[in-house]
Amino acid sequence: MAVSVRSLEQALAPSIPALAGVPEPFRVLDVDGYQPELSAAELVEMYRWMVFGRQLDARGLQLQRQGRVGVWGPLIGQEAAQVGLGQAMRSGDWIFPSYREVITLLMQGLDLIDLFAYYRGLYWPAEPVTSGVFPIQIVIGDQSLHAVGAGIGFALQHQPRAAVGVIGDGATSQGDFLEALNFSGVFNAQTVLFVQNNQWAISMPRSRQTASQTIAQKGLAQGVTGVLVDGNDVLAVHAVSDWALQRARSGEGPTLVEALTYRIGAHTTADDPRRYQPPDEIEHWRGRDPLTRFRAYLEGRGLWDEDAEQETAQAALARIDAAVAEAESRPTPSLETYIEAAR
Ligand SMILES: Cc1ncc(C[n+]2csc(CCOP(=O)(O)OP(=O)(O)O)c2C)c(N)n1
Ligand SMILES: [Mg+2]
Repeated sequence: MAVSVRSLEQALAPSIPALAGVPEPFRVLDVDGYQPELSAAELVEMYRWMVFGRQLDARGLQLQRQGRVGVWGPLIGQEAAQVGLGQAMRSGDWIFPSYREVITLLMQGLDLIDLFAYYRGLYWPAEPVTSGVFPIQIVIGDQSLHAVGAGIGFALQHQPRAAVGVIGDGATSQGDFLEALNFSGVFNAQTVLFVQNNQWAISMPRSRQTASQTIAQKGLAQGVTGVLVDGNDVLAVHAVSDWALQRARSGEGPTLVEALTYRIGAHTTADDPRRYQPPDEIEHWRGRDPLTRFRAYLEGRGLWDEDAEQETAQAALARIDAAVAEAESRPTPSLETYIEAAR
């Protein structure tokens, strides 16, 4: 009788779930293929938000150095991830953010004066249920649970809305995130978990946070669709976010989006990244600047020029400075109001 001899590896192979091949980031800019369904006015609006975000970031840093805001979390380099998501969100959607994606919050309707009041340590605007913008979460990863809870609520009530949780790459190593991801699959939450993978969690590089080849793959084992997108390509981020949000609103399932980007600046103004972040890595990613890439696209289509750039930057600074002045004139709330708010 012929006996087939197989090694243990060969015999075991059908019983080991295949590791999906490493996904390629989805791109729209600089590649032939999918063309976005966005009007010229929408494209220009998105770029204006990116310029606004860059100006806001520069001013935020200065204000912290002058002692006029307590701390600042730089967002330079991550504008495409934030604007692509913001442009895809609708009023009625809810966002549960970390401290990094303030452009998205402003696009969703957060008042700029309120943002500066928050950074001055005064208050977070009331009524997140009306605005859809929930308070900035400092406890890493917690907001994943809040976003999934809200998404389960929307599903139970058959509401055509989506709840978005925005987290960093480091947050995806936290139990809260992994539990939220699992629940999103079990309960078919109307949620998008949007990861801004800026490749650093303070001084901890992405390679030391997880052995998973990509963060998008973390959805696989939970039965949640994961998508990897070039986070410095605003058109790609918009397309993926729009797709994921529509799936969520119509109850087709949650999505885990990994937007691959890079933290050009410090973690916060309390950090000195020169002690751990390789300068050549920063230079490499400066060469992939999301504003430069999108501007080249717009100029190629005759939608943008240097005059428009200057005008937009100046208008942004004027709006920011007016909001700062207004926030600085607001009185510090009495101690009792904090206790009242906590009740
Ligand atoms: C539960 C918890 N642990 C630790 C911290 C301290 N901490 C603040 S930010 C941060 C890194 C977060 O990195 P990531 O999730 O990648 O977000 P990024 O800051 O890069 O946007 C840590 C560890 C915290 N705020 N909460
Ligand atoms: Mg990070």
